Amino acid sequence: MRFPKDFLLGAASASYQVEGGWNKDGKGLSNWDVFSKIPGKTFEGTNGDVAVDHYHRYKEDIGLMAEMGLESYRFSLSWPRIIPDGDGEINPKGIEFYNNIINECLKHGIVPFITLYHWDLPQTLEEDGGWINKRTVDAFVKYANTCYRAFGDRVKHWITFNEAVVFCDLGYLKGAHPPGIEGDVKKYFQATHNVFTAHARAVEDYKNLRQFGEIGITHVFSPAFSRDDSEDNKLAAYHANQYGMSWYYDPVLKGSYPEYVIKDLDKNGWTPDWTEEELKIIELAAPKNDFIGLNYYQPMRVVKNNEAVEKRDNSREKSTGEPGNSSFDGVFRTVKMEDKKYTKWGWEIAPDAFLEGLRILKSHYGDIKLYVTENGLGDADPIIEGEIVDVPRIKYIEEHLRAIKNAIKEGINIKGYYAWSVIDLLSWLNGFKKQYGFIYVDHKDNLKRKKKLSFYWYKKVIETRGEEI
Ligand code: 8VR
Repeated sequence: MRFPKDFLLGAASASYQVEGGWNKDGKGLSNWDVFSKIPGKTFEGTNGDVAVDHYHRYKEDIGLMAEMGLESYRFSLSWPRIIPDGDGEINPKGIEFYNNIINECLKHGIVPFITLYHWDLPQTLEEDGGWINKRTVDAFVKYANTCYRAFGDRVKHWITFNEAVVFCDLGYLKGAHPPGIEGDVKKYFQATHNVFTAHARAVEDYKNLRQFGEIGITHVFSPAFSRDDSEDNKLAAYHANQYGMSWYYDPVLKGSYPEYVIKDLDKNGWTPDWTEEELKIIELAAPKNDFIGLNYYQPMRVVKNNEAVEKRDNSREKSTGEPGNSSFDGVFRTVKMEDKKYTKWGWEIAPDAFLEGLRILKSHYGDIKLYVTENGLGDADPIIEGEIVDVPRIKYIEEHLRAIKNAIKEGINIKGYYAWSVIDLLSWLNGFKKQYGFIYVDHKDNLKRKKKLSFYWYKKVIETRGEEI
C-alpha cells in the first residue's frame, strides 16, 4: 500500500526554535527571549537569539526541503514579530518575512501549514498576566485575524495553538516554561480555559472570513495506559486520560468540558473564572474545527501514586517528558517499564501504543480528520567519517509511519504526517544537543547545513509514497 494521494508527507519547525533574529526588523520581545536568559532555566544557558539563523537562511533551508521532496512544511509565526507589543501596531517587516517564507514554499510547490502560536508570546502580554489575563485572549484573536488577512490568500491550513498542555503545565505547574510559576493549579486551569476560548473565537472568525481553508488545533497525544491489570492502576490511567486527554480534546471536539474533571475542580476550588458566553462560544465553535493535529512522541504508563505530592520532581528532565513523576494532584505516577525501549532522553519508543491510542481517539470522537503534526526521535546523532548516520531516526520514523498506514487501513482518517523536525533546531530546555532533524546544522562551522542519511531516506519515502514501509 502507498499513502493515499491526498496524504501530505511533510516536516515541521517552530519560530523560536529556528529563526533567531530575535531583535531584527522591529520584532518585539517574546516571553522566551526573556525567560531563556534567566540563569539556570535552560541547558547551558542556550537561547534563541540566533537559533539556527533561519531568519537569514530561509531560502537555503526551503531549497533543501524542496530537494527532499517535502510536500508540506509546518512552521509557526512569531507573534511579537508581527505585532510587537501583542495587540498594538502591525510590524510590516514581520509580515514581509512570512510572506517571503510562504512564497518561497509555494515557488517549490510546498504546502505551507501554519501554526499561529507555538509558545512565543509577546513579553508585554506576559507581563500583564499572560494566559491568565483575558486581554491575551482578545489579543490572540486580533493577531490571528491579522494573519488570515495577510496570508490567507495563499495559506489554506491553520493551526491555532501548539500543545496547550505543555505551555500551561510547564508554565503554571512545573515552572519550567514562562511565566515560570510552580504549583498554581487554579492558574493552570484558568490558562487552559482562556486558550480554549481564544481557539474557539479564532475558529469562528476564520470561518466568517470565508477563505475556504481548514483550521484546527494541535494537541499532545499521549494516551495513558495502566502498567498492569490491577484495578487501582486502571483507575489511575482513567484519571490520567480525563485530565490529560479529555480536558484538552473535549472542549475542542465536543464543545464542553468533561464532567469528571469539572467535579474535581469544583470540589477543590480550581474552577476557572468562566462566563456563560465563553462556554457558549466553545460549544458553538466545536463543530467548525476541520481537523485536530496530534503530536505523538510517547504514551504514558501509569500506576496509582502512593507518595506525598511534595515529592513531585519539577527538574528539567522530569519537566521535559521523562517518565517517573507524580501528577500534580498526586493521584497517579508515570513509570518506566523494563520491557519497553527508551530514547537517550528517556522517552518511550512505542509505535504500537500510537495505533492503540488512535483507535481509542476514534472511539471517543468519531471520524474527525487527523494530521500527525509532530513525531520524531530526539537523539545525539552518530557522525562517522563526517557523515551523519542517523539510522535510529530512520527506524523510528519508519515504525511510526507503518503504524499510521495500519491506522489508515482500519479506517482512521489521517491526512498527513509531519516529522519533527525538518532541521536540527534549538530545543526549548535541552539546547542543541538533542537533535531531531533531517538536516544537520554545524555549530562549529558557521551553522553550515548538511544532509543526514535520513534526508535521503525520507526523500525516497516521499517519492515512492511509502510503498516499501
Ligand atoms: C513538542 C514541541 C516541540 C519540541 C518537541 C520535542 C521538545 C524539545 C520538548 O512538545 O512541540 O517544540 O519540543 O516536542 O521536544 O526538545 O524542544
